[in-house]
Amino acid sequence: MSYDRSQRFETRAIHAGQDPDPTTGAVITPIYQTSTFAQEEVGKHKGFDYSRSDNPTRSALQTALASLEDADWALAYASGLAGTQNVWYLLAPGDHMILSDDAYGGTYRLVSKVLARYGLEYTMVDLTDLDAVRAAVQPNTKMIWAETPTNPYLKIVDIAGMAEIAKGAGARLVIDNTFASPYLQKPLSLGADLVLHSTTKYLGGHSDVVGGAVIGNDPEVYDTLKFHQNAAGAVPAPFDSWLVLRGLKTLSVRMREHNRNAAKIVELLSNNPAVEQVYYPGLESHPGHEVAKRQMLNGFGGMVSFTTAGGYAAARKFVETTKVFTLAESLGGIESLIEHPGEMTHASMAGSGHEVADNLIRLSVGIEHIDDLVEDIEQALAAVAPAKATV
Ligand code: P1T
Repeated sequence: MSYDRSQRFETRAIHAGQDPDPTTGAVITPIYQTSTFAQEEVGKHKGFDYSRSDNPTRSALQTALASLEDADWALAYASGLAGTQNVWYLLAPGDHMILSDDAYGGTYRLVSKVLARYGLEYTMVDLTDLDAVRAAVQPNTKMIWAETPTNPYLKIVDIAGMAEIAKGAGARLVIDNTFASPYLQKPLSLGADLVLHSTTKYLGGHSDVVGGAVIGNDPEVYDTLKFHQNAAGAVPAPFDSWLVLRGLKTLSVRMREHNRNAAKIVELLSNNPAVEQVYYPGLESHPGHEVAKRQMLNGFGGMVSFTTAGGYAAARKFVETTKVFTLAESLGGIESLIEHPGEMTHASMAGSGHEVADNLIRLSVGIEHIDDLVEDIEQALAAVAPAKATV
């Protein structure tokens, strides 16, 4: 997976792993829509034999992904959760994992409803509290799993601080970098062992593909993950790989717009009586702001959460009132999305003791014209405005 390390991020996103096609000169990486590859003699082929094992379009994507995280290797998956599951295959029954008390509901569902049945132990901790993390370490702790910013409360985890704890414990630190994207944050450079992405989000960027990636530097971990992936088969299709590859090319441009539009929306929400609290790491009042400034190098991203002053009823009304912000799960696309985590993305947190508030709303601020986004939020705020006190 070699790429030109002297090139900058924006150039790598367009060129790493994406040289013109050697057989035709095609400037854009072709979609190698084939399940199998001809062999001249048994075992003698041009580097590819079967598309579960590898495929040239996926290979190009993996090199590009590795380059964006300044890493030695990347593996692409059929979804973010397929990548997550593959990483958890590094653990054995009886091993213990520490994960955030605030995490994507599907990640929690996978550990609590699937892997726990195979003897994986886990503790959920507020990962912004490094002392609490130290206290949660057990002799059998082999992994710390952290999103930052977290989904949906946008808590900021100190990656370097967490890496130190993981190292002391003899555990691997995995950072789910989905919300930040490598344009904003490079966890491996701060001491993380592995990075996980749902490429469905900012990397794909257009809400037209589901995919995942695991990225790292340790060659032995690569061999183990690659073996498990080939054995189990959670690979992305050539066309899906191509869609993510195409998305990557504009990542930096999109992220700058997401940053800009989100900051404006945060400003609007912060000064409105219909809003109880805004969660955004770019706010100086956010408890993780200083850490975020240190580790998020190019802005604070496009994800914004807030609670409504009018409770659940206001939150439900709000998410069903916006017009430009589409009511839908997922995030990180060019279009603005709005959702109610308690009943949507985080419904599977029910019974965990870490349910999200029922008046919480999550926005994925897209790259439409900011005036249209502002007008849309303003009209939804007006619809849930608290009644004026009558004298
Ligand atoms: O959906 P999938 O590609 O399998 O990715 C799972 C995943 C992993 N990590 C984070 C931080 C995520 O947010 C997700 C998926 N999240 C949503 C679908 C959502 O709306 O929050």
